[in-house]
Amino acid sequence: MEAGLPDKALQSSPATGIVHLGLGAFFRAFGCVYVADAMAASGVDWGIVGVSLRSPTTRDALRAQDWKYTAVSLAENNVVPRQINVLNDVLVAPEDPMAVLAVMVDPAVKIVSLTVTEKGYCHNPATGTLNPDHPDVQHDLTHDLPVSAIGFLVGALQRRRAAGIAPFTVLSCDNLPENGCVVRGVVLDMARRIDPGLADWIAAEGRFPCTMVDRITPATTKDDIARVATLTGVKDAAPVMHEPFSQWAIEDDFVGGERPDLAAAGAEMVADVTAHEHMKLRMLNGTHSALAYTGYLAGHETIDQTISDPVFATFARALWAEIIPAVTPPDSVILDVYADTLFERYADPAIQHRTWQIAMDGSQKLPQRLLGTLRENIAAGRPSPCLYLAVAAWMRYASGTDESGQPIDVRDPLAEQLRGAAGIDDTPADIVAAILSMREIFDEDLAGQLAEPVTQAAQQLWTKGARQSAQEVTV
Ligand code: CS2
Repeated sequence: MEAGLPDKALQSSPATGIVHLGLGAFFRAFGCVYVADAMAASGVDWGIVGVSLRSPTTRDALRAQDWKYTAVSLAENNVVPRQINVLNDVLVAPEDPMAVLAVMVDPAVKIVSLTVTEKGYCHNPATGTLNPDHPDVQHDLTHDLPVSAIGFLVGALQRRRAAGIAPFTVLSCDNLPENGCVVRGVVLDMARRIDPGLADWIAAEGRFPCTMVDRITPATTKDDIARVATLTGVKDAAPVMHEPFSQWAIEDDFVGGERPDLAAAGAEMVADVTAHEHMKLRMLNGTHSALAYTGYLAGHETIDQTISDPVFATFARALWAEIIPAVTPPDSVILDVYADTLFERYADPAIQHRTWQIAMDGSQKLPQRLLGTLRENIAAGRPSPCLYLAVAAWMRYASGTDESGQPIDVRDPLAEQLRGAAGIDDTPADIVAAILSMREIFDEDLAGQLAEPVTQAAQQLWTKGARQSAQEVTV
């Protein structure tokens, strides 16, 4: 077929089987592509209704093109656009929460998947349990129409139970350790506060498989939109750009076994995804965050720019050397080879992945990306100077001023507290102490263990800057 968005008459919409909460670029570049491939392989419809929990932007752009869009695979010498036709509708939750609940209650819907980012789980990042003081949780516990993803899950499951409809499978696709267990925990906790019988029913009948998702998806820019128009000859207001690589490991535990044939689309259906998850969160996301904070402070805009700087190339290798001993690989994976592949993926200049984008929401990301590894390294007596520097770099970044004294646009649900940790006359040691006392992120034990090494790293970072510190730490 000629490149471009196909004529509606040529491709009718597939019947809906999935509702996806949090329809951002990542899921459109990842889950939607797998589902499209699974449908093509099996001939069975698993159309998706997307839900935006906040803004109408994606809906407005996609509606004008009948929910179809271009996913562009980017590689240095191989840019491949592809039309994706799996979305049947996009709803904007704040505009009409009842319409969202209605589609989630539809018996034809077997799966509700989520990419709502770490903060969308309304949990406490240090413990992984529901934060009952979260304003959205407070709202959802006292109102009929929810605002949070967790509230929508509970509200829809409650209505399904009342109508005698089996629950849907909840499929978390966010970068959280044991993401299925986390979402199960927060859903059950909220449900129990509403109706213990509902919680018991969800616990018995519901399914929450854990998944490991992996595809680097830089935010689409205006230039990308123009580039896609040139490439395909068709205007697409909401294309998504992604690396060629992708990996999806999923625990094969769905209500009634009902799911698309994702294995036919290349997903790994496994009994236990823990090993995949730990490897990916610690080795990919851990180094991504470490390079994002240090690279940003050193003046690098993107990950490929950061890693093409020899200091940070060495720093990345040294980070993996510290992380690998704290990772048990999935069967048949050699972690050094996995690290080499990550290096190549980061270095690809076709992927303009901004350090600022990855730096977002550090308070929600650090525990699973860096702190778990540090905790285990400390217990085993393994030195981790690069990881300490990464934590110190996050603190410097989050305290809101860069190395030339310019303000940083820090996006984080705890941005205010983090910025407040850095008073005008505060020393790096004061800032480290203030941030380590934030119990949402660090438990008391870990805070005590990190105090000295992170303070040392911070002192070096504040005096010598990120680039020199990264160089010295690897000598
Ligand atoms: C990144 C991830 O923005 C971030 O925090 O580390 O989005 C990363 O690109 C994906 O997890 C790759 O699969």
